[in-house]
Amino acid sequence: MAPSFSDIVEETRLTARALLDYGEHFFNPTVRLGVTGLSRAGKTVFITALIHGLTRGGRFPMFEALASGRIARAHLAPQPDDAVPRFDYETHLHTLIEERRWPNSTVDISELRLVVDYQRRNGADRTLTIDIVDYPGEWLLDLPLLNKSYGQWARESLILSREKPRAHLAEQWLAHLATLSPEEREDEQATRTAARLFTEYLRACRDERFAMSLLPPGRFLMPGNLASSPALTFAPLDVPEDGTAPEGSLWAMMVRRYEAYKDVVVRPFFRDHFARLDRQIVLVDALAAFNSGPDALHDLEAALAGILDCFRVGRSTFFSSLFRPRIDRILFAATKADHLHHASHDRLEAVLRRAVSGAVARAEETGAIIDVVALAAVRATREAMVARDRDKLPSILGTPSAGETANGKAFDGATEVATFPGDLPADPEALFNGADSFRGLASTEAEGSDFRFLRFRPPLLERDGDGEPVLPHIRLDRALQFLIGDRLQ
Ligand SMILES: Nc1nc2c(ncn2[C@@H]2O[C@H](COP(=O)(O)OP(=O)(O)O)[C@@H](O)[C@H]2O)c(=O)[nH]1
Ligand SMILES: [Mg+2]
Repeated sequence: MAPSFSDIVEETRLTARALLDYGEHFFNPTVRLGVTGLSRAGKTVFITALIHGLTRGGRFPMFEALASGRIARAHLAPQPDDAVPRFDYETHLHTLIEERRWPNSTVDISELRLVVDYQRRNGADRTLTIDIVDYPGEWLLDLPLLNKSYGQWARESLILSREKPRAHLAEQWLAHLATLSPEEREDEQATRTAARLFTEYLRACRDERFAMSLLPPGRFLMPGNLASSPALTFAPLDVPEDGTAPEGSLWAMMVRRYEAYKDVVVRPFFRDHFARLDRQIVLVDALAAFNSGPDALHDLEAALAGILDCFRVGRSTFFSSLFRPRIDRILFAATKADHLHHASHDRLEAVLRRAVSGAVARAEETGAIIDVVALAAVRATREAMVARDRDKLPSILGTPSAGETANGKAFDGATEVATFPGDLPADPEALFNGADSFRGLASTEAEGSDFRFLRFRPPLLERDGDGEPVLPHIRLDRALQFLIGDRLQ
């Protein structure tokens, strides 16, 4: 595809930015670590635990630089980007440790700079600056729109909305769509109604019963500071993919706003954030998909393929090889592994590996190293064998959050209970065998589901002396080793 004018302008900006970054990196080695994942995947908790572990010396046996004592000190420093909100580490940590609550959910990008003083393996003292960038995965899934016309996007959205279980959730929007004639005069009210109904449909898909993942445009659900601006007020119309919109028509208005969305939302995000990342971790809440059912798992698989495509799309959208996205390591992490007995941690990893396998093969050409891990940034549970009848079952002990229910009983948020959440199959393929491979909330009541993961409160921490407690975790050290271990050699 020949580069368009806007691509060329973009390219020039990227070049200027890359030179600036390069100069800085030369004197001050820096790694920009992107942390993404769909809403509630666990980004805030992950970053909080990571910073706490690095600055207070967590138990990270698999993170070699720290375990071998080569990290002298890690501390927070003012971030370089003045226009990006700071990641509110102190508040999130306080909520987690002092209040024993999970941090409030966040809907925008944020950033934090961490400076690590360490000793190289050869004994020389060095400093590595780590810029951690937390951004919604929903925004990442917008990048493929850069290569799509309005007509293509509208067609794809319509096809998707006719699939189960979306079709039912899309009824109101589709009914309204049927009343619109694309060729008629543009109409602000009709457009607003269409955008509102379309957004409500996307939101319903996101509900935990259905737990759908693939729901672009991302800002419709995660508007950041752009809520209700014209660039976010459009919706798919039933138009031919390669047709031309008559001037002044409703169709032309939708095309204009769709293009505006790409210009004011997607391209700046690509340029200012995505294209500058060196490393990327993608957090995935696979348990939410298990709770919901096979459709959600299938949808998650498609979203993961979409995310991996972003690393390719970025490269083909901008034509000079010098300033393409430079991400060279990507880690997919299934979060909240503490909801499963440790016997199932490897199985959870295998499920995620299976879910990204097709996409990984295609992403290999990006040259990035890709890995998969199952982790819990903060471990909220302990394990025990619990006697049931004659058997002893591997169980999870934790304090369910107030309001969680099981077998018709509501928990008060103070009592610890033992639960048996269900085993993952030894062969991950068993979960991908079509609509009947397992039962979840989308098709049955809670009691009939094959998996039921309760939300637990953060763990009660023991303190020794006046020191900060150490946060327990699962495999967080392995994730760190993969993401930055080589930069601390
Ligand atoms: N048990 C457990 N729950 C977690 C963990 N990480 C996240 N969660 C749960 O997932 C929710 C969303 O996490 P959060 O970090 O806010 O997700 P974000 O929207 O991606 O930033 C939290 O409120 C917790 O209920 C974890 O490591 N263990
Ligand atoms: Mg968050």
